[in-house]
Amino acid sequence: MDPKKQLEVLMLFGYGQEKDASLAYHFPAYFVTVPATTIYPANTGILKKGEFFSNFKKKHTDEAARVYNYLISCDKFEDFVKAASYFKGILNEGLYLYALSVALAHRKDEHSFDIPFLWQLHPHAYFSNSRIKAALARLQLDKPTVAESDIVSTFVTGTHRDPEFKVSWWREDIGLNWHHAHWHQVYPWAGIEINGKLTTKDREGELFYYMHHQMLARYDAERLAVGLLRVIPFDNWNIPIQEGYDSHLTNEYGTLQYAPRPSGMVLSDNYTDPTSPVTVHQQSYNWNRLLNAINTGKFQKKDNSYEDVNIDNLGAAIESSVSSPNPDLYGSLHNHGHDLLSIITDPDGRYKQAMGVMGSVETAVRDPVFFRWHKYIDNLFIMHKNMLDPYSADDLGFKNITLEEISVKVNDCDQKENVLTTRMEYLNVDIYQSMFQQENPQQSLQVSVYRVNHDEFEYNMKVNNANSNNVKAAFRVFMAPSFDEHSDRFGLNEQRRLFIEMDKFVEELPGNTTHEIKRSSKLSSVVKPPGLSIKDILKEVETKRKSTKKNAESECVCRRERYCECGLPQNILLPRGTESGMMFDLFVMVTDWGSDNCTDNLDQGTSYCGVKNQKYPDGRAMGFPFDRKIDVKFFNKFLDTFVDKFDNMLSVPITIKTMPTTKQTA
Ligand code: CUO
Repeated sequence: MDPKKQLEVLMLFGYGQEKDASLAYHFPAYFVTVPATTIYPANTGILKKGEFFSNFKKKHTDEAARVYNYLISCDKFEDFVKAASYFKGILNEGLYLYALSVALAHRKDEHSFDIPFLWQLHPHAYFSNSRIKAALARLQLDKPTVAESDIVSTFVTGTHRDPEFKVSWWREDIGLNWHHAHWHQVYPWAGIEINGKLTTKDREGELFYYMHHQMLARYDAERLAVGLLRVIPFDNWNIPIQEGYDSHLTNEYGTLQYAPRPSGMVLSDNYTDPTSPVTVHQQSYNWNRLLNAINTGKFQKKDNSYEDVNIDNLGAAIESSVSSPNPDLYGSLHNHGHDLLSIITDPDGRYKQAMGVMGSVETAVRDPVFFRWHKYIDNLFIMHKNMLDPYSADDLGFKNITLEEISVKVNDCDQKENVLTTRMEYLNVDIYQSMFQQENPQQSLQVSVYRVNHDEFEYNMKVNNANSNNVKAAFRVFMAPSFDEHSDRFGLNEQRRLFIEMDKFVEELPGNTTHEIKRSSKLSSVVKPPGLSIKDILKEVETKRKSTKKNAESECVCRRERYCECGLPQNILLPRGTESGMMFDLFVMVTDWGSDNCTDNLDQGTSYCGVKNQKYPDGRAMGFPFDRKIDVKFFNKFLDTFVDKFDNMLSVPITIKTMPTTKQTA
C-alpha cells in the first residue's frame, strides 16, 4: 500500500473534505478545485445532484459508464485523482459513488486500495434518516453510544401484521446489501471498455445467474425456518402484488424518500421519460423471445445468424449486459423489471415521486419483491439447465478417491457433533465519516444493527486416495434444508435448487493414504474478509507512513489484490435455523482439480466474484453438480441414494439451532 495514494482514494470518497488542517500536507493542491478540461468525456453531470441514481435506468448507467471508463483509462494515478476530483464536483452523488467504486475495482494500479464499508460511505442507503438524525443528536449531546430506544427502532420497517416481516432482518442485513451492491460494481452490465470496445468479464452472465440463484436458495432456507412458503416467482404481471414494502430510507439530505410500495399494486408502463418508455407489453415480447431462444437452443443475432444458447450468453441476454447476443430482439428483461417495480406507485411521474428501493443495487434486496422477481428470472435459467443432458458417471465420479467421513463441530463448545448454532445479535457500527458529513477522526457515530450470526465451526473430513501418486482435489461443500413446507423430505431433484454453496477449497492428497482435513468456517470461499472502516484504513495508512521504506516494501501484501470485498458477510454464512433445530443435509463432493482445469487460487469471496483480471477460478459449471437434473439412474428419489452411488461424495444430516439469547457486540 502506498499511504499517500490510499489517503487520496479516501478523499475521493469524501474523507477529509479539505477541512482537516492536520492532514493537509497529504493532499495535493488539485483536490481543491479542478477545472473542466476538454479531455474529460462529454455528457456527464446530466443526472442532477440530490436525485436518485438508478443502476437499472440505461441513461443513468450510460453516464456512469462514461465516467468509470474514463477513470479506468487514466494510466497515471495522478490523472485519475484529478479526473475523479473533477467528477466529484459535477456528478450526482450516487452516480459518482458507483462510478468511482467501479473504476477502483478495475484499475490496474500497482496495488489495490482498501475501500471502506459502503454503509459508511453512503449511510442513507442503509439506515433511515431518522436513525441517522437521532445518532447525530446523541453526538451533539456528547453521548455517542447507542441508546436503548435506538436499538428498538431497528425494527422500523414493518410489523408482524405483515408475514414477510418475519424475514425482514435477513433482507435488510447491511452486509448482505453491501455484498449485492459490490457484486454489481465488480460486474457492471454497462461494460468495461477494453481497446475501444465495451465488454463484460469471464463468465459474467453465468455468475449473474449463479450469485442471484444462491441468494434465493439462502432466502428460501430462512423462509422455511419461519414457516413461510418458498418464494413464489413474480410471473403474472397482471395481478396485484400482495407483498408490499416500505424501506423508510431517504436520500442523503432526507428530502426524497424511496417510494414505499403498498400491497396490492399492479405493474404499469413506465412513462416517466416519454422518449424511452418501458412497457409491460414489451417485457412480455422479450420474455417470449427469450423462451423461444431457450427452447430452440439458439439466439438470433442482429445479422440473422444464430448463436447457441449457453448459461453465460443467456445471463447476458436476460440481465441484459453489453454482451447480450441481440439487445434489440431480447431487450432488457431483468433491468426493466427492476425499473418497473421501482416506479410502480407513480409510473408516469405525475406525483414527482422518487423511485422505490428496487431501483438501486444498494437497496433492492430489502424488498420482498426483489426475490419474487429474481425467482422468476431464475426460472428462465433453470429451464435452460433442465434441457441439458444430466451429468454422466464420469462427470460425477473421481476414480480411487473415497470420501470416508464428514462432520461439523462448533469450535470451543460442548455442542454435539453435527449441531451448529446461530443467534441474533446487535452490532454497533460507526457511520460517522460518510461522504455527506463533516468529520472529526476522533469521533464516531454509532448505529445499532440487528443481525444473525453463528458460532464458528469446523469441517472434519477423511478422504482416501488409493492412487499411488498425489492428487489435487477440490472439495465442494453444500447444504440444503431436508424438509419442505409440509415437513416432507425433499426429493433430490427438488432439493437440488435449494443447495447453498458453503465452501470450495483445494487440497493435495498424498498417494495410498487416508488424509484428514480440518477446515475452518472462517475460510469459506463464499464469504468476504471482515472489511474495514475509514478509521481502520487511516490506522493502516499511519502505520505505513511511520514504517521505514524497506519495511513498507516488504509489508506490501495487499489484501485487495483480488476482489476481496466480494462475497457474503461472515455473519450470514449459516442459515439461522430454528430454536428446536432445523434439519439440513450437508453434502461434500471431491472432484479432480486437475481436470477441473483451474488455478488454485480459491480464496475468500472467489465463489461469487472470481479473481481480479483473471479467469473465473473453477472450470466446472457454477453450482456443479446440482445445476443440472440428476439422472434418475443414479438415485432413488432422495439425496442419500445418489451419494451411495459415488465414493467421492458423502452427505450427513446436520441440525442448525438458533439460540434464544441475543448479545451486544462492540
Ligand atoms: Cu442484482 Cu436484480 O440483479 O439485482
